Amino acid sequence: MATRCGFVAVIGAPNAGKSTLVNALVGAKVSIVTPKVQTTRARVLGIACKGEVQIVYVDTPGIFAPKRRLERAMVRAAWQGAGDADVVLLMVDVAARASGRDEALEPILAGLRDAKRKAILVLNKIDLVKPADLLAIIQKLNAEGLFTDTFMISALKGDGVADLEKRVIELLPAGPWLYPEDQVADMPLRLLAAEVTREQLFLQLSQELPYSISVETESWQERADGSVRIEQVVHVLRESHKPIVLGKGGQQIKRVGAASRVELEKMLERKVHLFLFVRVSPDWANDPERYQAMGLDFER
Ligand SMILES: Nc1nc2c(ncn2[C@@H]2O[C@H](COP(=O)(O)OP(=O)(O)OP(=O)(O)O)[C@@H](O)[C@H]2O)c(=O)[nH]1
Ligand SMILES: [Mg+2]
Repeated sequence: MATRCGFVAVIGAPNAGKSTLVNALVGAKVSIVTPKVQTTRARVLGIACKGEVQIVYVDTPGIFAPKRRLERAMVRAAWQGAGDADVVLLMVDVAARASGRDEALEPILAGLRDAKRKAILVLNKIDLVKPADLLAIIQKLNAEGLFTDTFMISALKGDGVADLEKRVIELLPAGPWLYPEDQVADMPLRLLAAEVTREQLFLQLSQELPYSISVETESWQERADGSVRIEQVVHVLRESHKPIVLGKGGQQIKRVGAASRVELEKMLERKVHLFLFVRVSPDWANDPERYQAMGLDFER
């Protein structure tokens, strides 16, 4: 069989729905999703096979004007994802665009222009806007001359996703598959498990606090009864953050742990014993080892 294989990067502003789309295309949860911006912090691969084609989707952190070191590393990772890909999907949240909350998009269009990079325009969240608004958005964006195709989808509901997939497949080059057929992710399990807990922290903690948190799997023990014992550290930047993450009588961290354990048991298809420890690590956001563990380059 003449196989084909290639990389498809999904880029866009924070919260556009990139991770939701990659999970939908892969048919499994490979990347965490929350209503908060800047959920994805590094490139995350999701792998799908259709007939003779293997598609390696590259979910990327949202692109925005970065200020801190972690943010700069995230945005660099996103552009690198686009640079290395056979196909680039630029995802736009049409609800944000229709209401003028899309300041992040202009610099991304400029980035594509500078890189002389053609992309497929993917208008997402069409379930949230009126058709007339959609038409105006399409006309304006297509005037840029940057896009080879335009698709309108709802990554959340699945509308239009199959058509997009069909087009993407047509564009991939001949070549051997890079991963075994049954593999959907390439993230090490320890990191994936840390991401699942971080997702719960993003969902359950309010406002800015999740941005100063990093989760690390410190120990992973397979047990004779088939279960797994996982110990994770939740790094916070300040002493004052610790009581908030713990909650009164430890209730908050217990809720996070309980929800994360349910997700992990689904993913790993076995019983999980999860232990979370909150640690004040004032310098985690400047620690090269933390970056390496997250799959990010550290800028000296
Ligand atoms: N209504 C609606 N919501 C969507 C759709 N796609 C994604 N969302 C929601 O948008 C929010 C952000 O989704 P993500 O997939 O995390 O977005 P992202 O682009 O990966 O975000 P970052 O990783 O922060 O850059 C979540 O609450 C999703 O449920 C859609 O088609 N319709
Ligand atoms: Mg994401």
